[in-house]
Amino acid sequence: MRIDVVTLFPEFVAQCAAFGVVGRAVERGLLAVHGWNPRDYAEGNYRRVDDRPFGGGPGMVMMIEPLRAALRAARAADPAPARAIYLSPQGAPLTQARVRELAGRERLILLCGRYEGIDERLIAAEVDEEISIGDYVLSGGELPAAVLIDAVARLQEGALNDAESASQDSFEDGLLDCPHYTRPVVHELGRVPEVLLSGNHAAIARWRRAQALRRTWQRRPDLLAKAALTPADRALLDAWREEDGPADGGGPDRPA
Ligand code: 4FV
Repeated sequence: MRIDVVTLFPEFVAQCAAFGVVGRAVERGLLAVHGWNPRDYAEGNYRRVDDRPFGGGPGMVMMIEPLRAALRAARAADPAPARAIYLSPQGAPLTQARVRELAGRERLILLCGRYEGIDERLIAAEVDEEISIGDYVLSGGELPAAVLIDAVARLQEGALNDAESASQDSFEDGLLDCPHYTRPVVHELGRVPEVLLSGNHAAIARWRRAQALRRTWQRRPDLLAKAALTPADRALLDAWREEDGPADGGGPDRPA
């Protein structure tokens, strides 16, 4: 997979792709990440990439031409067609399902805004999709781009070792993840649940599924509607609703 990132801070994105699973995916040739700086395509002595917003108001807006030139250079750098994604709070929320779809593509071009954002005409002309990583405002699109790169990198075939398999990820089947434990079995903070020491893989799988389901029911009941639930899952949920009444989204460690 090839990911080109249009950003005023290419060194930042390069660093994000240099560590851990992402760095290893790059080393293994499963992923290539290239940065394109609009300032390299800006005209004039000051190489402007931003200007004041029409209609007034605070802040600056990124100009069309430096971005467009950088995008075109990125497109021309490889014959394979690329999907252009603009990371912005106006985008569709990023989900694991969307990550899975994007991870199967050959090329992505990620457009990172700064300041108040970029000229809307550039978005209309060059952007295939807008994605948001959350309902909050960052100072730039580079961190969201790094988030997306990390999420698709670890789904590249061969990026994760067996022990790290993505198959048991959170959201893999639409549920939150179950709790995890490792040595020591006994600690002043508590004991590892017995079933996990039993070697009974069917019982362990049932326990983990029930834990994941209960956490999802308590903390993110909104996810249950989209999750792939089994009849056994539904029976458990009915029993919990019977016992505890409707989930209030408040878990043991979250205010209702
Ligand atoms: C953002 C987000 C985000 C908005 C103005 C960059 C900033 C600045 N991007 N998910 N949340 N972007 O806050 O994707 O240009």
